[in-house]
Amino acid sequence: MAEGGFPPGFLWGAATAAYQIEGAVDEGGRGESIWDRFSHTPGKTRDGDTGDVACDHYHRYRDDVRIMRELGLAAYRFSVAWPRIFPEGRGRPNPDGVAFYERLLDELEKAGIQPVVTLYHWDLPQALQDRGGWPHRDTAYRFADYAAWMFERLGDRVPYWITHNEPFVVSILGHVTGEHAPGLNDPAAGFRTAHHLLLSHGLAVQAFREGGRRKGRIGITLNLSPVHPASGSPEDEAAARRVDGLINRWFLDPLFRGAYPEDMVEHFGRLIPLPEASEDDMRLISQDVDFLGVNYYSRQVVRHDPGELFLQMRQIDGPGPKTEMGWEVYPAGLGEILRRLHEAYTKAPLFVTENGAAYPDTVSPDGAVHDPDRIAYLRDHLLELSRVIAGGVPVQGYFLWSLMDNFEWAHGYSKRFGILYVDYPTQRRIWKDSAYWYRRVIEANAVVE
Ligand code: GBH
Repeated sequence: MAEGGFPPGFLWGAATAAYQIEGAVDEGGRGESIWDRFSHTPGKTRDGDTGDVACDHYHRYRDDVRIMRELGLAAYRFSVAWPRIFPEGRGRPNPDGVAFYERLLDELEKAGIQPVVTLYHWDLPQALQDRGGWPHRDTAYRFADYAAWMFERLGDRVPYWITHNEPFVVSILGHVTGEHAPGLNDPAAGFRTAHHLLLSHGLAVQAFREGGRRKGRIGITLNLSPVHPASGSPEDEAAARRVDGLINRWFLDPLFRGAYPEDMVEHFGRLIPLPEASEDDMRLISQDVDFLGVNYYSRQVVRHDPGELFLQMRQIDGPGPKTEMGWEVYPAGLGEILRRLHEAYTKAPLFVTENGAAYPDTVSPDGAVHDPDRIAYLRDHLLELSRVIAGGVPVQGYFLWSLMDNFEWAHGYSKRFGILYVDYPTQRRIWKDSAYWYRRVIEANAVVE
């Protein structure tokens, strides 16, 4: 394979998530989610932004799929809003809710685009939050019921299922730092959440395998980052191991080795009560998946800091350029993570389920959106990916984050990750230069200038 080339059949895609693009939060019988509640709570999101309208994709999905086809996408990763399917999180399913996703699948099918469906991208039904949310074990069983219902209903049409998106972010940003819904500051709840998310993943995989007649494949998506010490000092190296132990190993080890990492159990166990992890739970969690999804944006550089209670560390800026999120551009980290996964954790196929960058895009007087920084970011990460694959790591697809600008969680609409620019007042989608560029990459099956 030539430099910058990709294997035949490589799955080129783009990704979105329900709450970030759909809008129509009161339509089609949808129930309230924790992100509706959180974003409508004063002070939680930038400028009080909410997902009430977002990109209005709920009404514009046909046009959006047409653009996907024009881009030449082979696959589209989206998420299902659980409260559209079960407005109360459990009980009776809402027929109008699933009908929306059936219409979307119809359009994708006509366009020849493979759907990759994430079941949980952070929008828990508020009714389940009211009963204790993810820190409460029962929520794992409710997720499994929802997942099983989706497999039953759409199993014939969906080739790839992803149970969860980024359980680290749900656990830590949602329950420990409180930057995300439900906005808790309760470390013990964060670790119960992590365990119940993993358990619910295991239960869903079990439901998927039952009967052994499913056509599709099932996996999970983790946000993974290499963690590097600020210096060669033993203190900084230990700090880096701890951060790695939380972001990466706390999720990888249970999934692929059937146990939480011992050094971290000891570390956190001194600070807070950790949930009981029975052998039965760990067996469920570590069932084989068909693939692992990796969301990669940046690395972490950390320094020992005894004043910080939780991990005794402080994050410092790496030397590279930063995106508008303040995240260092560090393409080598993508290769580092993927090689490590293949060597130390799993021989299963890997997918990059998110990778991309926010930059302060504007529409020029000529009507175009020139985003050379984003093209450079994507190009350098794809060049790294093509080298990783050439080196024998089985990465089967790449999903750019994101298809279009959208509701960037606590940052609201202030951060634009799309290759399509969304003019929110008119909802017009404008192709950024990166969209034209990505179309050429897909067409060439190789990184192009
Ligand atoms: C993803 O989250 C989400 O899946 C997606 O919905 C979101 O829009 C997109 O990325 C862009 O943000 O916070 O210092 O640990 C990414 C979440 C961001 C978590 C980077 C880890 C590392 C920097 N990740 N973060 S830090």
